[in-house]
Amino acid sequence: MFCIQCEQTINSKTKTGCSFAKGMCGKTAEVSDLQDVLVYSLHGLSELAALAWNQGIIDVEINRWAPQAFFATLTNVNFDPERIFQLAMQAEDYKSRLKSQLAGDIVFGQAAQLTLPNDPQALQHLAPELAVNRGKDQLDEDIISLRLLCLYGLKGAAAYLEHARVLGQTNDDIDLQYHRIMAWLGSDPTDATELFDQAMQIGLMNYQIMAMLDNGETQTFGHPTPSSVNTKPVKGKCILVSGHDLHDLEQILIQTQGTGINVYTNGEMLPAHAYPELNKYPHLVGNYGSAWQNQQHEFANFPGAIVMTSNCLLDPNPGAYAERLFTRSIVAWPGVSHIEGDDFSPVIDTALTLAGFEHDEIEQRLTVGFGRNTLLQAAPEVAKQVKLGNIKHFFLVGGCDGEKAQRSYYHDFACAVPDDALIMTLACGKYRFNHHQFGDIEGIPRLLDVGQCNDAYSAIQLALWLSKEFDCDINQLPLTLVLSWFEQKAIVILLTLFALGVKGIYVGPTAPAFMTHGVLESLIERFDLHLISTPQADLEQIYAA
Ligand code: SF4
Ligand code: SF3
Repeated sequence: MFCIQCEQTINSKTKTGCSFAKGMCGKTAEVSDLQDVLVYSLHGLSELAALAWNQGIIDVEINRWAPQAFFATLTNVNFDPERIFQLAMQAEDYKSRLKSQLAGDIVFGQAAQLTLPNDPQALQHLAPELAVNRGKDQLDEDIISLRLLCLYGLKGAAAYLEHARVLGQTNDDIDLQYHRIMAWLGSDPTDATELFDQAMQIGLMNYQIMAMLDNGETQTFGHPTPSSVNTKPVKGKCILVSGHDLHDLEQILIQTQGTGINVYTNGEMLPAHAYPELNKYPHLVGNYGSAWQNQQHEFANFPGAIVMTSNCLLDPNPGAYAERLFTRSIVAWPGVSHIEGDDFSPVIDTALTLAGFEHDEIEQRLTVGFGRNTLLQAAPEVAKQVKLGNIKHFFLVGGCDGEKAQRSYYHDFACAVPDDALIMTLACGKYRFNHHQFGDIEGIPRLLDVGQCNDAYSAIQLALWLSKEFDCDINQLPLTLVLSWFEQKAIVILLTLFALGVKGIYVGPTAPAFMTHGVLESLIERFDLHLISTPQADLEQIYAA
């Protein structure tokens, strides 16, 4: 196996990347190898889909399926070799279907040409030559690094594309862009400038995808409004819903009405409490637990059924909760029940057999719901406070959480931000500081929870509004982004910000291991990117600029 896609990857003086029997995330070599072959097959599928498009053949089923299958290879999503094998076989079927429709003598690229054997073990044997770092011995290491930047960025974009699709948001133009880039990456490009340009293209495409997702969420569930969420248990039987997929949460809320079951959010599902069409259900009683890395003990202590709608999933066996855990869509763990379709009765039946919480705990509350609409409604008042000198700086402190001790930086940074600055936050990293009391500036809360990682889109809208209001470039605003990355969704958001011309971003806890010194230096130079140091030193540097 060779996998280097997340922040948790093995990165020592002698070894870079997970390459033993298991990755740090618990992904086995078998799954990793099958995922490499699946990704290669998806390159071929995209080449064929793009060729078919040129001949006027648009296969909607394949277009919708391909990003979904790619999403299954994102960190902490799918650990089941059988399911990855099935996806690879499905990709092969789709490849044949497209080939049979293409007219003329076409010379296919290698990925489109390759026909995979219908045997998991034989597939695994192909992995070393198809792995994401294929050709590494003949190539400049910066080229491999740029290819990985594109591949992981595109994987993040594919994940958001799938989240948008679930909410009925699709776009043929985006599908074509996706296929073209995926096909091109499968051709093993070697031109650094072209690779860099494509990385920016992926970032721009993702901006459109995040807009689609924002549309899907707000059209389906209304605009988030500031809402108070209890983060302590309430007496009664219970279901915990984690991941990013609001559609699943809605289905669970509908189907648990009248059963007496209380529904809780976990991890990236916390912002759901702000959507009118979700918080109208009184049995959506609160949020339980925090970010994904604490899952094994938090899920073990949760006395009900648990649904994992998307990333991030951990091994349920140490906490012995596999029997009351259910996965959805692209998420899987061997032996864990998987819900197909929208019938959640197995989850409900399981919750009814379990004890639930025996008593109410004293409430502790958080406020969420500063999405695009709320931010833009508040924008004139915010601008007024800036002109009056009451708000001097804006920070976006957000991104993924993770295990590493250095991540305490984000808590310490947020708490050290001067009182005359507003802090926007998003994604699961906010659990590090969202219980802290930040107070307000003339009635505007100093901590604004913008939502999930994809809601970076909302924060960008506020920044764009402010730059218009103050008639300046986004980089001239007193705004600093302090981001934490863990997986590939964060990589694509970073590419989106770069592509939109946002400079001076602070990122941590460490530089991605797949980035060579050369690639990192070039990003630092082009985008004035900073790696985090200490909160005090970084704050001094930010205010001195
Ligand atoms: Fe290693 Fe991360 Fe890949 Fe898991 S996803 S195998 S931890 S690099
Ligand atoms: Fe968190 Fe996985 Fe990235 Fe959506 S849930 S931000 S790490």
